[in-house]
Amino acid sequence: MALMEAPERNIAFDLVRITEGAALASARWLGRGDGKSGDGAAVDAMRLLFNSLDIQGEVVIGEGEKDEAPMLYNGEKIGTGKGPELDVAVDPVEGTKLLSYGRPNAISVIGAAPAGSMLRPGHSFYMEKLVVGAAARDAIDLDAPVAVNLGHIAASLNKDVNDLVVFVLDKPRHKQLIEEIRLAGARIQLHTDGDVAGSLMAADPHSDVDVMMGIGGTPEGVISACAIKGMGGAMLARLAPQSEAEWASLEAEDIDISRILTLDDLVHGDDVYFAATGITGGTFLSGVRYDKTGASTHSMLIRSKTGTIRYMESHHNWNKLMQISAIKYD
Ligand code: VTB
Repeated sequence: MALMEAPERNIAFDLVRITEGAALASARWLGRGDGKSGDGAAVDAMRLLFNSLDIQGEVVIGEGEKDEAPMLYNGEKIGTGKGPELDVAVDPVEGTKLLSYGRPNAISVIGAAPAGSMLRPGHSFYMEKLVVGAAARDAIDLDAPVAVNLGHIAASLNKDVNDLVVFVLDKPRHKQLIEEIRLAGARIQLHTDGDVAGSLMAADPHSDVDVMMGIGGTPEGVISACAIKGMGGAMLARLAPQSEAEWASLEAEDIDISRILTLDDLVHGDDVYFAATGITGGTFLSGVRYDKTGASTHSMLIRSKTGTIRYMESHHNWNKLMQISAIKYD
């Protein structure tokens, strides 16, 4: 088929170079019990690599407020200042504890979308999330009991509830949720951290996970939404403040806490880009592997306008490398 018009730039290709760099830098800290240094290395690499990217970017989801985060802080301008105006959401290491202990599914992630299209979490730290793949997109309802959701999801996947696998973060706040899932008869994968990876698995029809349920980070929710848009899955969310202080600041800002947020509320429109690279090996993406000549990375990149999902294996050759925060990177 002939192309009717020249294809547009796919920024996900540029973003993946940056997540690769962050993963290469941070994977040196795998299992060393020092997630902070691993995160620092990833931030340094990511920040440096953004300098060469032709965008007018603003960090909408970053490492926190400027005072606490010297780089990739919320509001920071990134890119060369030429090219499209974009909201950028970064998590140089999503799952620093996973990295610190060498547990699966620590990933480096970036989402990007036209300026003004991403939800800005503000003082919201936690949200309730329900994520499924495309086949179950009409089956979910954040107000319905767990058993009802699982029943509808199973029906749309042509499965029995007993066949389902639900990804849940292993946190005390999920005690009741876990009981309800077990009572309904579904199976559970409990993970200590990393609900972006969990959301990706739920949205991916080829993974073992059918659903992601529970309360995780609000910034992580927006980043996940950037990927799910292109994967064709569905996500519903609702702010779920976990402390008095979080409640108070949302109330002071007059934010409607009860509102159910759709994918479009989390990131608006269809011009959304996402890239992720595995740091520690997981079921979803392999981790960074070093060898004598360099290192290999495994990434995924998504462009929502076309729904194209690419997996990329890269080998980075030590001989042609430059130095980034004590690691070598091409
Ligand atoms: C959540 C989740 C993240 O940390 O933010 C979680 O979205 C924090 O939860 O994926 P707790 O404060 O209860 O530990 C992650 O698991 C890792 O950043």
